[in-house]
Amino acid sequence: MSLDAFGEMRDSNDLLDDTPALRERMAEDGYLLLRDYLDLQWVMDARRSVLEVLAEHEMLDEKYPLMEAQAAKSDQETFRSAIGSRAALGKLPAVRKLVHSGRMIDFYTAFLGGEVRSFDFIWMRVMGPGRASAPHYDIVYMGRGTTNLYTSWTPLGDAPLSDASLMVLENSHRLEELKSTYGQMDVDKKGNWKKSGGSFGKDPAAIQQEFGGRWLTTDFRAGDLLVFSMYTMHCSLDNRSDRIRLSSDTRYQLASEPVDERWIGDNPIAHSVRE
Ligand SMILES: O=C(O)CCC(=O)C(=O)O
Repeated sequence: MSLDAFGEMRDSNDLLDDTPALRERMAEDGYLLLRDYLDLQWVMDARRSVLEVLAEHEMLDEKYPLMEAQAAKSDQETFRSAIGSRAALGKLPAVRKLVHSGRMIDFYTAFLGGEVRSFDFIWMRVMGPGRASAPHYDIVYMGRGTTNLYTSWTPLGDAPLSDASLMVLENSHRLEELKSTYGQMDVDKKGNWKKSGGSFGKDPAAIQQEFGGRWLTTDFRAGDLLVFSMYTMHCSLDNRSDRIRLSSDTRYQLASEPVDERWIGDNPIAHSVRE
């Protein structure tokens, strides 16, 4: 976390009414942080509905109010088998409303400049104490359609640095050699899943030393939206709190462009067909 390796994201709220400037900022930074952009009530409704499912599966410490998401002392494997699959959490109506309508779609309609299509699959993250996400480009998981595709990372509640906040590696969207090597991988082909599960590595500090740039993050608050490109390297800090960090990540593109067939329909095939 030294100053040359770690820093604060900048927000782009001042550009919200200027779509060309937002596109330039995305080209420059590889991400857009929009503070307090989403409807807070919708975010909290989504949080509550996910937490109700987690509570039913005894993943929360009942001594605390539901909305605090205090983790029960179970391990993550219990968590995983309890909820079965995160696809089920992504089907909750309050979650779908938040990520597939309203301000989210308004943003992309302006930013992409046309009718928007989102992937039907919603990635829900239930990040318990001690957990973290490993560094990766999203393109390796969803690169069979257009690359003019963006990720929304949406904290369903506050997600400060202590609670596994998301980080992006500065200038990683401009690492042309990495984009033409690791960035060409398809996790569902050639046994790639077995080799790495799609991650570029497991050690954010080593990756920062290899490529330079700083890992950028912030104390995310409920209502914030982080948008980033398919070639923006990202991961999370470790969750050093006793809470579960909840977030969703979802994808958006122009409806007129080719779509990766793994992530569409009522029951997307996801990574079930692997070579
Ligand atoms: O929420 C996380 O920790 C990981 C999210 C992620 O990998 C993504 O948004 O693509």
